[in-house]
Amino acid sequence: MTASALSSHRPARAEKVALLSQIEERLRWLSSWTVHNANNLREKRDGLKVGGHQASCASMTAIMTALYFHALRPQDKVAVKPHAGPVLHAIHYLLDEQTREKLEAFRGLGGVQSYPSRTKDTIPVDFSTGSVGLGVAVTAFSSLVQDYLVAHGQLAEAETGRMIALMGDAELDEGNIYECLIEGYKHDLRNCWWIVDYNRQSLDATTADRMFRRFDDIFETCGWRVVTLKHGRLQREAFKRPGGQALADWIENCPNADFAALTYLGGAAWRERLTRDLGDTKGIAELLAAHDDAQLARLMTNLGGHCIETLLDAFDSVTDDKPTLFIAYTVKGYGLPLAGHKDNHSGMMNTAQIEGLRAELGIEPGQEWDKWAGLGDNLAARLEALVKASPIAHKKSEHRAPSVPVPGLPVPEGAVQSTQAAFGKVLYDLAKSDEPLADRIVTTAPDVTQTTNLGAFVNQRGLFRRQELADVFQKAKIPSAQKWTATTAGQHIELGIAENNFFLALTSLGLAAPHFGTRLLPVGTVYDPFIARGLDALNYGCYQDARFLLVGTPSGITLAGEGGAHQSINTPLIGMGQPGLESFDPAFADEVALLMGWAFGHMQADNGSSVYLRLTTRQIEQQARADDAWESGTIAGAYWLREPAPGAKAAIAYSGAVAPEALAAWEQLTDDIPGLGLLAVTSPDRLHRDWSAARAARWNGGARAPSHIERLLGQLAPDAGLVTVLDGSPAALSWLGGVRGHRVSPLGTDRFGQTGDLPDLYRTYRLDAEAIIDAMAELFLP
Ligand SMILES: Cc1ncc(C[n+]2csc(CCOP(=O)(O)OP(=O)(O)O)c2C)c(N)n1
Ligand SMILES: [Mg+2]
Repeated sequence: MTASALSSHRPARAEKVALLSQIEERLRWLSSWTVHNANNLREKRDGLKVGGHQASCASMTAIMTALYFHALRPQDKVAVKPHAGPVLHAIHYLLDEQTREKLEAFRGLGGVQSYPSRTKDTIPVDFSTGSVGLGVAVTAFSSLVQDYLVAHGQLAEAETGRMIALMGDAELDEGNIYECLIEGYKHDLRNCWWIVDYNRQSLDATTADRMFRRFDDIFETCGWRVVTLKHGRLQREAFKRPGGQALADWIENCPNADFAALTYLGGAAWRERLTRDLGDTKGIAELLAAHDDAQLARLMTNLGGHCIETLLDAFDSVTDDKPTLFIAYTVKGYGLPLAGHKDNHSGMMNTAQIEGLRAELGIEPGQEWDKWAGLGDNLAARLEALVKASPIAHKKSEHRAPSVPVPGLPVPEGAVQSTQAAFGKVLYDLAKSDEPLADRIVTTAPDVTQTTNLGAFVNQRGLFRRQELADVFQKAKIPSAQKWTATTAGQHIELGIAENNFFLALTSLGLAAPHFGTRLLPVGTVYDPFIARGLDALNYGCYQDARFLLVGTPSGITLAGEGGAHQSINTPLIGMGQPGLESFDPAFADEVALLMGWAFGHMQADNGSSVYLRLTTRQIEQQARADDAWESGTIAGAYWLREPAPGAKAAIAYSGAVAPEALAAWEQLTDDIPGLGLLAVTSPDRLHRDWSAARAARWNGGARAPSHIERLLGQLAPDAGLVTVLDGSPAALSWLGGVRGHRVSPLGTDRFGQTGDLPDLYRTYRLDAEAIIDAMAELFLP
């Protein structure tokens, strides 16, 4: 039969299993060889270990074969266990979507990434992974986003897919998984599969036996189905023979470490141990005699996660949308000489061992990269046909969602306002409008909706729930400012207090455009200090270029009465240090409105990013604007609130909530220091990035144009002094002194805050006008 005839003729189950077993071997080989090549064959220039995880890959090759070449549908999305990245690339190599050159450059510049990356790899990667646990939980939130889009008529039910995590068993130790289980239950999670590579080994060790069965309880309590794939077909058949039940019981009770060690030692060790433990049991001697050492090793390691047939049956058995946990028992390093060794996480086959594997698989030297080497033309053609006919071979490339127009956002009225209230009003005005933008905004908060001024938006646009929920208080006519009716049309996703969930929800919402072809504009609010709680999840979202607007509020010791546990100090540095996130610390309501409009555009731009606004509840007097010159500076990161005279000897630079203190100090000093400037720094982050980029331009082939901050500070005298001040780490602004070599006296908070009113706190922490004046005086001391 020709390949084309075969592709239109589905092989019978047994034949398919046989072919998939061949593919599993290829994936095991290619992933091992990719790691081997990078570490042992490619030229080394730095003496560093390249790395890679052959054992972690081999643990999953059967699972991934059964999933990718059988169960996976084009609309499904997968997060792959980070250290199984080479298997994913090998799959795409078989699909002709990955090149040999990229595989050869694994972990080299421009080559295949160490861990699957949406932005850096050239194969389709649905979710980046790397920080264990996050890639698992994100699938649940993407399923929620999918349901949101269905409920809002932006995705047809028929186009919904499963969100699948291929996870290592040590990922079950990450707390963020359980936070997500709880949130998932509340939101009626569906269409989510988590497939555990249950090799009972982590990086350091074999995992605790005590957890056995506990996972079933935990997941079932949270509404999941648990499918355990403990044994492969060979084992199940052996269990039916005389003595088989004793063997099954023995495996059931075997400690993880013993099982792993025996796996490593191989057939003779299994025989000795089983003879010792079960030799007297009827049928065991015959069972052992019926297997030579290699066959016995094969039988004992024939766990569910390595048996293609068992995997196909398990995947096929789930036809509904109930969230499902597959616990697939595996051996770490299966089919490799590393199998079962407790140190195999980063262990690698030596040259003799990889040569042995090559010979075992019938691959000639020099043919290591040939897809179907050593299999014969006929078998190769059948495998090629199967691969090409698999549903994922027809997966469409990711969507390019049309962008949503951003209208001008009016400035909230009020002579005295806080940035947080202004943010709430801008959103509220949008909520009342019929702007298309308003329909695409999705808000979310980890139980701080009211206290971060999202309430008005939520009252207007409603809470989102797949199952509608009445507002009991409203029905009972109990007066309340909050209308909490939850409907399928709602636009606020209420989350419990779990900042990891919050950032993963923002990540999934922020990937709606490439994932589902519909752009959502997620806006999330969180108390500024608690950004730190979800920092890795924030980084995870930024790493894969998810687009969202993060609002950290209230912030700083300006939160006064809430005390040191709630006052954020280092978030300006987080904002500056986080790639993929443009951070702002505005002071005035018009800046907030302008920046929100800019953010909604930037979140949709090809080379855009997520945006972070650090806000406060402090109400301050607003500025009358003579013109709109402040606008471009606000976006670029700074503008002169009080223009310095050319060659002025000093300037005050401030960010955010302390604007009134900076203004007051300026008023008091301006007579003594003629032409004193007052610089409003709306984004230390953008200023610094622009400055670095301008300095690097020459090396990147561009011309050396001065950066925005160089131009601004160039208006001062070369020997001018700068006082910088913000309600946060002084390091966020002290670098301004380095731009033109100005002397600088930085003010800010670098100790934990405490309770107090603003005058007391600003005096204690040296943020008041007097401190600014003192700092200025110090600059001019001889
Ligand atoms: C948050 C985080 N902490 C630590 C690591 C380092 N690390 C990488 S893999 C791993 C353990 C993996 O064990 P498991 O999930 O069981 O995968 P296996 O290799 O056994 O399949 C660790 C600790 C990481 N990648 N992410
Ligand atoms: Mg493991």
